Amino acid sequence: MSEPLDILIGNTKDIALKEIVRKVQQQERITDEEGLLLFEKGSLGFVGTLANAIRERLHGDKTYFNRNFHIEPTNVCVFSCKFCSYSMLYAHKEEGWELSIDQMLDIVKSYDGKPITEVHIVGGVHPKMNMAYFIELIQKIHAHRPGLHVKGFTAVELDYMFRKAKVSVEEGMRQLKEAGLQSLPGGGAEIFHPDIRSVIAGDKVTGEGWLAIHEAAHNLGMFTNATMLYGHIEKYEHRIDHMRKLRDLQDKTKGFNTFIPLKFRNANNDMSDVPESTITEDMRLYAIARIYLDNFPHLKAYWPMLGRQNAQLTLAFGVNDIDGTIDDSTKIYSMAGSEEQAPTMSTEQLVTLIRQVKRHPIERDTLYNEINDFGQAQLSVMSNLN
Ligand code: V47
Ligand code: SF4
Repeated sequence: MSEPLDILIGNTKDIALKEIVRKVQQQERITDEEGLLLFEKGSLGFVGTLANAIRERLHGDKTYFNRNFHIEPTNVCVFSCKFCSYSMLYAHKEEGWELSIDQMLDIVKSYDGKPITEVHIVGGVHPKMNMAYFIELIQKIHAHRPGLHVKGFTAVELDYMFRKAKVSVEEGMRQLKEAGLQSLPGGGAEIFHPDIRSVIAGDKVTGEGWLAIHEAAHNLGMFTNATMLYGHIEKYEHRIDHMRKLRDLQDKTKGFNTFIPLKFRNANNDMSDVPESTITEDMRLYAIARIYLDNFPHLKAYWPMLGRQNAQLTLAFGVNDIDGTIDDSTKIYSMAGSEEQAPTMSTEQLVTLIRQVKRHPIERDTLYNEINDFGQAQLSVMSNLN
């Protein structure tokens, strides 16, 4: 295969690491033990070289982004995840926000005439915002703007909605799909392993419940994303356990589009005493995820959480997607201490960010259909920028 891997295999003395290089060269799957070994022994350069070879085999230099905005219906939440800097417990709901359907439609209308392709709806779990409320919202969004892709609701929100409505997961997903929900974001996954989940997110949907909801969506032909909240109290084996469960489900359904590692940020939450991971550790994680998750087509770095320069760096460690323009429409990360206090990037800024690290910017829609190829041309001669 590629020259960098031939050089790497020649320079690697550790037999087990050499075997991993061979597997990547032959496009073979690595085992859990090998994944763990990468976390324990894989240097940044080693895992980065492997991940980059895989990324370039799958996508060449192509780097995707989309034009999107978020709607966060509420930050009032019945749950009490320790890492969350965003939610207001229902008991203190007067300090939070709750948007009416009309207010959310006004947000959608504020993008009239702008070339946005996706709305991402995600928020806290408010006991009064039930399934009927969200069905009405989705239908009204489509009535106003039929071409806008509605990606919405974490499995945590869905689990609560379905239980309140007393419908099965399959029936609940079917009804939402019929109303116009097109795909699911990856949130709420955190760390599936109960030893960690019970400590950081003990009262919301279990790992098995999260996976069952995504499986039901996949069975209806919907695509979904998957996240992993890392860099807090979990150990390497919990990361591997999490990714193995995703890899197994993907083998079964092929319904995941993108894996999105989410770096734990420690401001203003009950885990502020837990230090954040280092940039080196972040890059190693991206790379190992790219190597381990051989059946995931895309790996995304979410720039509002990581910061834009670090997001640029991930493009050398297996990442081929940096999410979208966002338009300052999410508060989850600014409230948790991200350097992006008002996350918004113009298309021109995203294109520049990607070009600066010599990658090839492509605007995609939610399902990775290519919409605009920004090629390698000079910014000054490009159209479609706003
Ligand atoms: O599930 C909450 C995370 C997630 C913190 O699918 C935190 O395209 C770090 O899932 N530090 C919601 N992370 C956001 C999400 C997402 C974001 C972007 C794109 C997509 C997609 C999905 O945010 C939560 C949780 O894991 N989160 N608090 C924190 N302090
Ligand atoms: Fe609620 Fe989500 Fe925050 Fe947990 S992470 S408290 S479910 S808003």
